[in-house]
Amino acid sequence: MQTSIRKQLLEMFSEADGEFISGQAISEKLGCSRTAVWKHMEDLRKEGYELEAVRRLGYRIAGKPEKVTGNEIQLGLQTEYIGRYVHFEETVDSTQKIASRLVYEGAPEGTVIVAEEQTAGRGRLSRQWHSPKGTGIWMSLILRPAIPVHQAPQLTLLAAVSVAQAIEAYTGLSAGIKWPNDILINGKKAVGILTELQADPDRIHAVIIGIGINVNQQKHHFADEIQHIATSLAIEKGAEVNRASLMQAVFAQMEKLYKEYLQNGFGLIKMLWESHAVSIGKEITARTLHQTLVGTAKGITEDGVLILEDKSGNIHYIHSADIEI
Ligand code: BT5
Repeated sequence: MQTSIRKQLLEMFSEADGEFISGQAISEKLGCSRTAVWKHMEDLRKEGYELEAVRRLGYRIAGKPEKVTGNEIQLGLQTEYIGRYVHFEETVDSTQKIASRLVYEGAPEGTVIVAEEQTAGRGRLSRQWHSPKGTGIWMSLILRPAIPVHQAPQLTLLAAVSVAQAIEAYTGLSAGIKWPNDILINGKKAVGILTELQADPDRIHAVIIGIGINVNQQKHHFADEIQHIATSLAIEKGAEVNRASLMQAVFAQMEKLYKEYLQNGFGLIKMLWESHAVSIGKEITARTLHQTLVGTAKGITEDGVLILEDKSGNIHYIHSADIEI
């Protein structure tokens, strides 16, 4: 099917928001015969869309294919700017790399880069992020907030809260956040978040938030070295999860919180973050680049920095570390 016709059709269905559209209305809009409309519907079916056709009512989309291309993400998307422009690729080394190129090229706020597979997905400190084909959500999101550079880590926490809330609402699972960027389900890591900045000392050009969500992996998809620490939504829920719909839920939640954040500051995000935190009040070990600290996690500061109280009652402010609970 021509991409322009498919796009027009999907836009019509998106506007109809799950309601039926008559064959007549479609043929008028696309300027083609009823028979041609029927053929286009068959093409959509072949692409994996679940279409319902009812006499006198017309057509309705009851389910989307399990893909994360721009079309699937845009159909039913309820945001103003996050996810409105999607750059999709089947295979990339890392979506973060593409995002930073697009930032230079002037990509607008809310641009999303997503791939079915990453061959060199990365975590913090150049660690590896396993991103097998067609199983997860491997995406980078471009934001351009007018905030001081030192507040950028707050956006990692904002992203973590948005993803945790979206997962809970969409799957019914309970999601905990381990400072600063891991989302755990039943104690295992299902999501990793990596925030990178393009900034001058006094001005942010863009924040690139990389989000990796293990969605439909089964145990055998995980490499041996992470099998005991990693999980997926499908494993925990016992059923596959539609990735494009979950992305839409993440975007909606994130846009809501981001607007609130830009208007009213970090207060609400901090509260929501603490309500999901699994490490606060617990004995933790924090490994930073220079030292290992053991103590009680007391909470986070207004800037999203972790507060740790050691055995002697000294308070440490931790900007970056790996945490063991
Ligand atoms: C993170 O780093 O958790 C951030 C991961 C961000 C990935 C996204 S995917 C889209 C975007 N493009 C990229 O290239 N990256 C971002 P960190 O806290 O450093 O955790 C990395 C560690 O998590 C690894 O050393 C492994 O132990 C573990 N790990 C690797 N892959 C995993 C997976 N798929 N699920 C759970 N744990 C994993």
